[in-house]
Amino acid sequence: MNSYDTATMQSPTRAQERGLEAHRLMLGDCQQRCATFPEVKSETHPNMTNDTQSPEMTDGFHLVIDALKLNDIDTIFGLPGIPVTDLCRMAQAEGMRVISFRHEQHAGNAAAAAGFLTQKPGICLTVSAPGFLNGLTALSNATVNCFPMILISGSSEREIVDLQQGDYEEMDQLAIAKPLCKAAFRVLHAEDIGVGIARAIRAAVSGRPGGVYLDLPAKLFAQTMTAEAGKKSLIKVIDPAPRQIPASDAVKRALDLLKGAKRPLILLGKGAAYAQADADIRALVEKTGIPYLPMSMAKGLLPDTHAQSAAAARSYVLAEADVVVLVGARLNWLLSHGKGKTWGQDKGAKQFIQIDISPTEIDSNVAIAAPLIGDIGSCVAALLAGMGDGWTKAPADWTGAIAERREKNLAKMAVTLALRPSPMNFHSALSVIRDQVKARPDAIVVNEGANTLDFARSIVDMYQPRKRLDVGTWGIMGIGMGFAVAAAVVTGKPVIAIEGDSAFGFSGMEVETICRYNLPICVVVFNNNGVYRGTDKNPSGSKDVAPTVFVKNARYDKLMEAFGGVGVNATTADELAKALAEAVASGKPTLINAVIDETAGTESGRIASLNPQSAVKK
Ligand code: ADP
Ligand code: TPW
Repeated sequence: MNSYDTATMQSPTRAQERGLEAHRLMLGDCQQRCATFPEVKSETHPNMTNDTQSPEMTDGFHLVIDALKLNDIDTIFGLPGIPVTDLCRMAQAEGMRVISFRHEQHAGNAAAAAGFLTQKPGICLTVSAPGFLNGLTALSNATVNCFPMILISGSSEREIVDLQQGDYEEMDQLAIAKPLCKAAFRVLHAEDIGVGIARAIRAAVSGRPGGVYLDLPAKLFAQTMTAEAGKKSLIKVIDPAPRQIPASDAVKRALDLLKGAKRPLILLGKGAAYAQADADIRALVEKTGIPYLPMSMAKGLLPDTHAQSAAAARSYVLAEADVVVLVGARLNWLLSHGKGKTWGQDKGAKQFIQIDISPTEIDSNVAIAAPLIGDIGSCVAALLAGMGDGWTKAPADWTGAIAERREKNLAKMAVTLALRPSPMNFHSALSVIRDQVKARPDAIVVNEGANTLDFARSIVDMYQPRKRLDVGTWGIMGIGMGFAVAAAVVTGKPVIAIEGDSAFGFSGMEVETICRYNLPICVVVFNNNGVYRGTDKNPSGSKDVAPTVFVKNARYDKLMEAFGGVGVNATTADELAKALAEAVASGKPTLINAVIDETAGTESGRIASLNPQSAVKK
């Protein structure tokens, strides 16, 4: 128990007793358990025992831990405090990995990334009201991105919260979480913990994955019941994300449409990466000979250097394609809603085949000619089976025209990447990272920022599936260190976090977490002195700098050094290359302050068109 907890409690009550109890439990002192919960006895549910003679008892803390472990969940990302401090301690004592963060949003982001990488819900554990709210952004973001995670928050006394009598960290958390996630549950009795965790797991991973909120009021943790009854109350979920086989007529409809296509295109989204149907997706692309475009987190499903990648001819293929197969990608803003100039509105109607697990996604933006509803693995397998051996490859005039444009664009890009301007710009710095990722294709890239994001997405080739984590559907800043920690913890592979200086600031304090757990993470901060760029001026003449401008020539590397990690200030591409190679080889927590020309880049990166501009000139 920390000193704050102790100092602010009005009497040496439940929390302190729970703390003491935790230590006793860890010593295996079972007989003591009921005797040390005097206040719990009166609250004990009728189905639970108060029998101090009972040889083996369990409690809410242990039931939560046992329920998670029973379902092969071995890691908690969280932040301790009343009422979950002992839950963190006991989970660790019981062999779970408990990764403790400096802010709940980053623990939540870590849980979301872990969910994406493993198909198991990532667990984020927070304290009541403020901790819960800090975690909520991540829960909501996970839901928007279709990542499975469970935010478990302790909460205050129901009776006091519901009468709004002003409890410590009072908040009706369940009501607040509900509209922001896929499902939300509360458990009031220890005997229902098994059901609560089972429901949360199923809700997170079945169908379209998403975020689930699980509310555990403080009282629950101290409730006791016999260990035997407790064990029986737990549920091991069977087949939580059942395959969803597409209907055969839907498969036929899709194949008929594809057969007639003259300029087909496959678009792979992060749903395709999540689905872990890598071999079949590759077979679909290669068997059909259809050019493909990966969305940012689908990069590496096939190597970006694959001959059929149309990434370097993106505008051309989007405008010219006649039949587009969407595989786990929504026609949202990232794909210009499937219409308009990007999609060649003057060039005749496009037809879409959309593979998705969510039937209501279909027709969300434009008419979908051939919806294929099911899990991506089953849908792609069904398409492959339906194609048989004699499938005719995509027309050569189409693939040839794409190849020509691609080669031209790649050659142009190679010239730019070879330049070594001083100071560095985005291209020269990213060319170095591109080479490092090529040398270590198993490394995971985390990426956020504006220009840093847009340029990295197109410059840094990925070679393996699920190696790129970024700002996702919301284009949210702040995922950086949480995603990086999860990637390192879950995979044990080196992580390279490519961060705009503004983007990094959202989660920068987690470098302490990175050092504390000695994680193989190299953070590269693209330091151009501000949000987007560092060149804005305050037109008013007052002494404040412009709202987009930061302290000039800041040394983010010192932040890493403060916690015992390696800090490097890199002013040239050679210095950056050397520091990055050393970091990846050593696995030591490293932060490279990459000094970038503050005039490089553009406002809002590539999405400047979304930024409202006033026509009124003042
Ligand atoms: P991107 O941003 O990469 O374009 P989106 O997040 O927009 O990708 O789309 C992902 C889509 O994938 C969602 O519509 C989601 O329902 C779908 N999806 C996620 N997992 C699966 C799966 N296992 N099978 C089928 N569809 C899935
Ligand atoms: C939670 C708005 C989009 S991009 C960005 C901000 C603040 C930072 C851009 O500067 P950075 O990158 O990181 O230095 P670069 O490469 O251009 O130099 N708050 C949230 N999410 C978003 N998207 C914003 C604000 C934003």
